[in-house]
Amino acid sequence: MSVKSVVITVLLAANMLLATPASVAMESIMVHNANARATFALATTAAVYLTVMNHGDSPTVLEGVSVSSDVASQAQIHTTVMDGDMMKMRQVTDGIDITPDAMVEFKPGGYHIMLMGLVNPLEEGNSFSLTLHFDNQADTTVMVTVGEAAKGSAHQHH
Ligand SMILES: [Cu+2]
Repeated sequence: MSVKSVVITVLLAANMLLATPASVAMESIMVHNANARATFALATTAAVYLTVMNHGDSPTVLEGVSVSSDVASQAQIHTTVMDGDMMKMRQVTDGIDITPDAMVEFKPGGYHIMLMGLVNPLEEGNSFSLTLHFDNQADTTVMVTVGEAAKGSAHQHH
């Protein structure tokens, strides 16, 4: 099952739950290309990347993310900042604003979702679900696909 079809399934399910005669709003949040790198055997953290699009008419705030405790003890939104000439990561605790028709990309060197306290290493070919929480939208759950390990450097800034 592709990531896209999972997203569509989730959106359809959400629409069915929300559909009432008074509600004409389309599901406005779309999440694409959720992916992570395979980790080393002893890794306790992993980064997840994805793209969030707001197709709605109103701004929304991505307030947080969560994963099953089978996957990791915690998921956090991080950003990457320059501190002098060092790249450092910071947890984003006040959410990420996404204006109508805007897209936020989580990618290396920028926003990413950090899994803390990995229960098992992420193995290439596996997948797991991740849920995004918004201030004014239904939760959106997507499947994260684990790809091959990063070459040479791991996600070593923790
Ligand atoms: Cu991080």
